[in-house]
Amino acid sequence: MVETLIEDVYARKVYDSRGNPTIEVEVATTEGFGRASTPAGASTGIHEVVPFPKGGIDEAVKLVNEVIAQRIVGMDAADQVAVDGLLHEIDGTNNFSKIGGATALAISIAVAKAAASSFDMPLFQYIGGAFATEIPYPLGNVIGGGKHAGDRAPNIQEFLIIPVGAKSYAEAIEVCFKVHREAGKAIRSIDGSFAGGRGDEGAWAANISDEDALNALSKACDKVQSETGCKVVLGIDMAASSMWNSEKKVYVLRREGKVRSQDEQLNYVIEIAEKYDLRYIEDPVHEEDFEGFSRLVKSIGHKTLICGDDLFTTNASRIRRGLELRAANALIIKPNQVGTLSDAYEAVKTAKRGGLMPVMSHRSGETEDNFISHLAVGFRCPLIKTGILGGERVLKHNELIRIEEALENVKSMAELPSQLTR
Ligand code: 2PG
Ligand code: MG
Repeated sequence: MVETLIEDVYARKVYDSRGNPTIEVEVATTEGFGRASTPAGASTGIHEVVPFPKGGIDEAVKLVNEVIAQRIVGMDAADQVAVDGLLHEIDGTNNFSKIGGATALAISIAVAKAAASSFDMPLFQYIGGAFATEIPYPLGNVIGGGKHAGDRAPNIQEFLIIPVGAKSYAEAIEVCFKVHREAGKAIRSIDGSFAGGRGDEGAWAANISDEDALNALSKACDKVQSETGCKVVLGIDMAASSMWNSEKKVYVLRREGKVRSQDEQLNYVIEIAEKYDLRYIEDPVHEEDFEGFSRLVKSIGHKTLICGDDLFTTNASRIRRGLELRAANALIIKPNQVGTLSDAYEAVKTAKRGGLMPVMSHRSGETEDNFISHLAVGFRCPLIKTGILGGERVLKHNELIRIEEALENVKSMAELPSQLTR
């Protein structure tokens, strides 16, 4: 315990990729150091923990430096469960509304990093042990819409690809970048006035319809697939909660000024899954519609992953409900939706026991932190969703290239479910 004894905890205000303030925490042990910062979403789920206390980021920083730090100093950084438990105790609510989930997560991750560094180990190995040797595939975001791009962009939030034929992360991400480049050309051929704008995660933000975006994506994938010989499959994040009008009970198609009923939405999802051979669909319906999710799993779940993000918000009890109702076959893991590393692990464990595939994920407002690259390997998630371009995205890809290099002869690519490999 001597080397992992926590000696100092310090918080400051820093900025995320959208220029919004967020919290960064540093933890020093006798022999180690960890620094972590929390990302933020734009299309947030209503069941996520509250990111900051009432007084906002400044109060969060003050709380850490004046109250929480002294409670954590003296603890063992290697006892993650005890530290995370104490954060819950200090907060005393069930949604981190007193200290803020962003505050809790920055402390929690910084503690894990400090422990790993005290043992002179990379974070993924500290978390996952000697057999954490599987490399995830990237879920690359090629074209963006919804809340991540302007009003004239597609309604669907993310048009995604998975290079399932890649033999390494390095190859996989290169294929993603090639598809992104080709998709840019395909968009230009649809809209001659396209000026090359990009959304929050580096995906193209263009004035085109959902169907045009799907066509551009398919075309780009076909081209890159035949050039590289690497099989690439398609997916989307519908982020349907952002389209949902709960009073009128309709999905609003902002771009076209039209609406879809709940049945129409389900039929639309089934139709495009078939037409574009979509292998992955995230949040196809809104966050309270467990039943709609179940209906989709029943009808297309054998050939398409139906992934819950806002539906589950990385929350183990919502995941258990989803398992009972067979509402999904995959789920998004966003540690800041739930507030601590232990809670995120609980979500991964619950999901895996029930046969749901976990997808480690970033947020649209990211920081310079690479912890999700390590968590994807440490928690053995077959996919990682971390956008495409921009320094804050590329650094996560680059860290995975380093991790796979460090694992050299022992690594293998993660095993993918049949929906992706068929
Ligand atoms: C999502 C995420 C990340 P946000 O919906 O999956 O792409 O977006 O962080 O805005 O919730
Ligand atoms: Mg999502």
